[in-house]
Amino acid sequence: MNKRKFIKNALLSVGVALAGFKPRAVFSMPWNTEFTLPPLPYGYADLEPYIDAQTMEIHYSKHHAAYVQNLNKALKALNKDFLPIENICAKISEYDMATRNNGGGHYNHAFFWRILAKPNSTQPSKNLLKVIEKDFKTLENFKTEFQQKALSHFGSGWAWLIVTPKKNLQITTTPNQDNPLMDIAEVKGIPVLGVDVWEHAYYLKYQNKRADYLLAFWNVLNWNQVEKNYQNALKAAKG
Ligand code: MN3
Repeated sequence: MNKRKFIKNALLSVGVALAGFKPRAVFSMPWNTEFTLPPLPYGYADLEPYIDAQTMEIHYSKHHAAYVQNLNKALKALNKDFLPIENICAKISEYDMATRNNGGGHYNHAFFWRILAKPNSTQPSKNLLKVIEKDFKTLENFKTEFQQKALSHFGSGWAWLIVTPKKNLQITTTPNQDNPLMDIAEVKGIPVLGVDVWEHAYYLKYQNKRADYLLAFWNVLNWNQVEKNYQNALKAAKG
């Protein structure tokens, strides 16, 4: 990368941080390097019986891989820099539909794999419980509200728990592969927890029963990662 480009990227990055979306190193690739499929933190069968191995394999090695490949193609076609994916999301209105769909697809799935873990291997800490109870009264209330939002989202999309710029927790949904980091999102914030409600995420095992998939999801949620996401989101949120 030449010096001018480096300075331009550095300034872009500062702008994004000031806008409230500090890029996180975990998903960020070196600048001007093509995006690659991040490794799964567990095996395809490790989330059984809640998420079946075949769904995991197709979802990761076909769907997510395609988003990564098509994101690279889209950025090359636009002759745009390979900025960290969070920065691209934060200014997605300056890109085209292919970047929006595939960039969102890449961020969302990379995020999703990290908040899943072997069945019932983690629990919310006392600290995190307190935070959830402050906004949702009880953990059960939170789960019910989250499930209802995810269930009533029409068609493909995602349900999220986010930290808003005012540092509150809020449940929201986004259509297709949009996410709350995007400047075009109706409700903006930093994702703490999210669930994929595209049929490809559950149809093989649950068919049309999205509610059953959402109930099963809690068993494979990695609460430790959710808490890390919450702490990072607080630091990055504007306010
Ligand atoms: Mn998916």
